[in-house]
Amino acid sequence: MIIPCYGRKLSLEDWFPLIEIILQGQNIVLTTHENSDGDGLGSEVALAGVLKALGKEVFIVNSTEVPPNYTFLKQEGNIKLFNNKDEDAIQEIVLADVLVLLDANLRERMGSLWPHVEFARELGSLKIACIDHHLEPEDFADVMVCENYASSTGELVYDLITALETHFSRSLVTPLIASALYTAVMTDTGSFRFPKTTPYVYRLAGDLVEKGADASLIYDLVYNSLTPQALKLLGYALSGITFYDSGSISWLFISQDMLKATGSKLFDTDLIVKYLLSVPSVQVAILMVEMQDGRTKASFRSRGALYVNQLAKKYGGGGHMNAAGCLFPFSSDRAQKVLLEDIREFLKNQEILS
Ligand SMILES: [Mn+2]
Repeated sequence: MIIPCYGRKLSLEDWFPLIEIILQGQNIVLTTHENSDGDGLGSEVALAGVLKALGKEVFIVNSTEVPPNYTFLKQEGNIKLFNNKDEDAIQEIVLADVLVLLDANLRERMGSLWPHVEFARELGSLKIACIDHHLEPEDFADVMVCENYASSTGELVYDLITALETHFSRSLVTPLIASALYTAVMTDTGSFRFPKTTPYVYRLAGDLVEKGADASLIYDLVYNSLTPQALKLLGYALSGITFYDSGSISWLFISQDMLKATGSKLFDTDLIVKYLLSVPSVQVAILMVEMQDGRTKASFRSRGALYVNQLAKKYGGGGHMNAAGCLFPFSSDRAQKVLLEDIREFLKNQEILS
């Protein structure tokens, strides 16, 4: 069931169905999407802290590793890496009463976790809740708060925690929880620059700083955390940027060979995509990364009202209006051919290209 809110800010009452499910549970598992980011991880750690304070047994179980620049959250939140051989993590899912998916609204975004969640659900007692801000949620959970107006899942979790504080008439935000939420909101707003950074988001950030989040330390931990290898990859990769159609499309491909030559890792490619849109003429930017198994990971960025999530959706992906992604089950050569035509068609439809 998706809680409808029609784009308005959620009221306290809107949170009640989700709060009811969470409070009925005793063993709660929190998870986020594969290749987790600051928003997913910060939201998990913050919610875990609050639920523990309310006397719940809480486990964070993710299907992929925490990137090195977020390990400060990992230490605080005791985040476990799920893999199919980890009997402990499987056991926690099977024994849980409630699973909360954060920062994703599709089953498959849970990665290798999902079959076990489905199994636990078929056993009977597991309830699933979802809190997210991406477009087009899949109606698969018992209760879903999926609000696309929100800058970040962290903003929604902040509101949920505020609702819980009202419900229990006590304050729940410790400096640790404030730091986790601040990380979530800061990373998903591009350090408070993206269009969804409303006056409310700035006030929320101020409140979190007041409650103990160290804004400059968190910025430093998250962003000034490049390895020399990642910086080399940035230089190496950017020199290969290509512009199409009078500079309205920018394109960059990163191969496994480039990762090997610079000694960098797949997640090091995340920092590169933002540069592709830094030329004013570019309307759509695409970063393609060759995966180890031969598949191609594509990230899209766009300017203005260009819904690149629609492009991503066509290939089984999704995301936001201006930031989306998908995974092609074939090589980058083929992916590039297919996609370039599609993007031109897409821009024609949007009357960007004639
Ligand atoms: Mn997010």
